[in-house]
Amino acid sequence: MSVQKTLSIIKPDATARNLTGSVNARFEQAGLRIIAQKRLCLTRAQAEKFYEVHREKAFYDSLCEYMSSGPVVAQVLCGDDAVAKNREIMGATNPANAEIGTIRRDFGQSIEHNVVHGSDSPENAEIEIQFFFSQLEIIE
Ligand code: IDP
Ligand code: MG
Repeated sequence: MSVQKTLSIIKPDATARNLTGSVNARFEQAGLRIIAQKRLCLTRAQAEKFYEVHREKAFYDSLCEYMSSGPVVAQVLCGDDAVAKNREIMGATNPANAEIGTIRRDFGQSIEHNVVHGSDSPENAEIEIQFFFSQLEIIE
């Protein structure tokens, strides 16, 4: 096990329902530490850039529209195996398929409005963290 950092985003469907604290409690209960956090609104162009890897997918337009539709909370989570651990805490992409007790199962509304984003590899975590945060904003 190694200590890692991962990028998490609390999505607009969750900030709209005032779930920031409830989601953060799940991370902290599971032993992840929030070492950077900020609330912001992504522009459409920023959402398109962040999700560039999905640009060929049928859901890309809708996803970018949704992710720029309201406030998000971007955060850096730190802990043992943080990338995989966060994916476990989040649950499957589609809340209907996610394990009971995961964030997406307990709070998700649909496959698109699924509460949280989490990096899928340590390499992508590094890139995604740099998308939102400068070195100075990450306090270990
Ligand atoms: P992930 O967030 O679990 O890593 P990805 O496949 O990377 O899932 O998809 C990115 C985001 O795009 C998802 O979290 C979800 O909001 C949205 N999404 C994924 N698949 C679909 C779909 O089939 N329809 C609508 N939105 C989708
Ligand atoms: Mg993904």
